[in-house]
Amino acid sequence: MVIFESTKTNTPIPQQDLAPILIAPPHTYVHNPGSDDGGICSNIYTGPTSCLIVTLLFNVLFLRNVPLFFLSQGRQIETLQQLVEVDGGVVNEVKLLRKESRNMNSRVTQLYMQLLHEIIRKRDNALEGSQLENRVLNHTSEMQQLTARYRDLEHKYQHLSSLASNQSAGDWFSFLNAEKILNGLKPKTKPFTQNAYSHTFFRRTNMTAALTSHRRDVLQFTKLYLIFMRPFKDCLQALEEGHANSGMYLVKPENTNKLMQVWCDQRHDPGGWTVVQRRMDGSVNFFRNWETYKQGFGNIDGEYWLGLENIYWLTNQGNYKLLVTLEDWSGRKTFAEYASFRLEPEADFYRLRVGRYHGNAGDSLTWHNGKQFTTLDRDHDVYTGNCAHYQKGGWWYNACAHSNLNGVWYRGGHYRSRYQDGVYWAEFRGGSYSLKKVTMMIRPNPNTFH
Ligand SMILES: [Ca+2]
Repeated sequence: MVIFESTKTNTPIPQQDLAPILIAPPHTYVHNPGSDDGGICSNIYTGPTSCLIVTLLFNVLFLRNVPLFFLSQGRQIETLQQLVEVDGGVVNEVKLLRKESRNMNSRVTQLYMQLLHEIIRKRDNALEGSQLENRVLNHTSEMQQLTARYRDLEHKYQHLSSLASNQSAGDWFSFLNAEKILNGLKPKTKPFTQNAYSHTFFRRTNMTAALTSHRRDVLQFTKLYLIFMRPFKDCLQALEEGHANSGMYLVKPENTNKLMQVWCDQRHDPGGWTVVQRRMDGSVNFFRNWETYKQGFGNIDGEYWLGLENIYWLTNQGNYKLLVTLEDWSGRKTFAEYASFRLEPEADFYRLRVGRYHGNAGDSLTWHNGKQFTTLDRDHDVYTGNCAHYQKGGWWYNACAHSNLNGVWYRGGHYRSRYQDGVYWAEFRGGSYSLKKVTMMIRPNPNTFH
């Protein structure tokens, strides 16, 4: 049984393609091969012959339309295929568009996140900038305070300097006063802001330390300044004016403009000793010429020779006594004191004048009394040769020496040498024993007249 029905499809069919289908009988034709009539005319046709004719007619008409029908179907299929192809393209395009859309969304999201981060970063930067501004303001304030303090310090220092140089007024003040003033300059630190950052505190601490260091420098410099700007006639005067510390002082003997640096020994009883010669470690060569012995040499805080000219001026401004302290390598200490001590001027080659001996070292200088000074290049001794060549120093050589305190500093005491050229004091340890420490110092002795 074959059934033809016109059916609806989702795809619209062109009108011309519908014509063959509409030619098909508007009823259901049932052909039954087993019956004589060759079929059943179930419609308006009733007679067997007429039914057959009608049936054939319909069959012929129907068969004539079959090719058209299939042609129509083929066209529809092609159309459908085209549509499917078109649809496929569209689908692909849609897929691509969707994919692109997704990519775009992703990109937009990414850009949005970037924008957000940018905004957050800028807000943080603005905050940080504000914090930095605050810090800069704090530091500026701090610097202003420090500058003000520093100016105050400088002002007070200038005041101190002017006082120090104002000697004519006689308004001299001691180290104690100076230190009191300088102690008043101690920086008065106070917190400058409640919002100070930790590193600011560190910086302030550093600055305070720097200021303290500066103050210390000022103090030390002022001490030196006071020492050197106020020359004393000798170390006793310095002691009497309150300078009880041993150290370097500036001395200017009376009746001369000659300034000299000396070491004042304020501790050796009773203090006020002006050191004119010192040996202690062999750090200075004492085998020098006349000019050097005249001017002086060495280190004021170590081994040195004050200089014949300086000693001349010092010992001729009053009555001075000489103290010679001696120490051997076993630590034994002795002394030799001379009630008076002075030198004649250079014209007399600094002839030695010493008074009465007193001490426990033995007298090794009186034999040199009244002798001129001799160096390797100026022979004023009474020996046929030059004693300085043999004794390797400068001294008031006779022919030649009971004492040779400017000789060669040998370590250990007893020394081996062709000549007696060590630092010796014959009455103490003999001429072949070089002493470890030797000092010659002078002090006014008002009870002695020369
Ligand atoms: Ca000679």
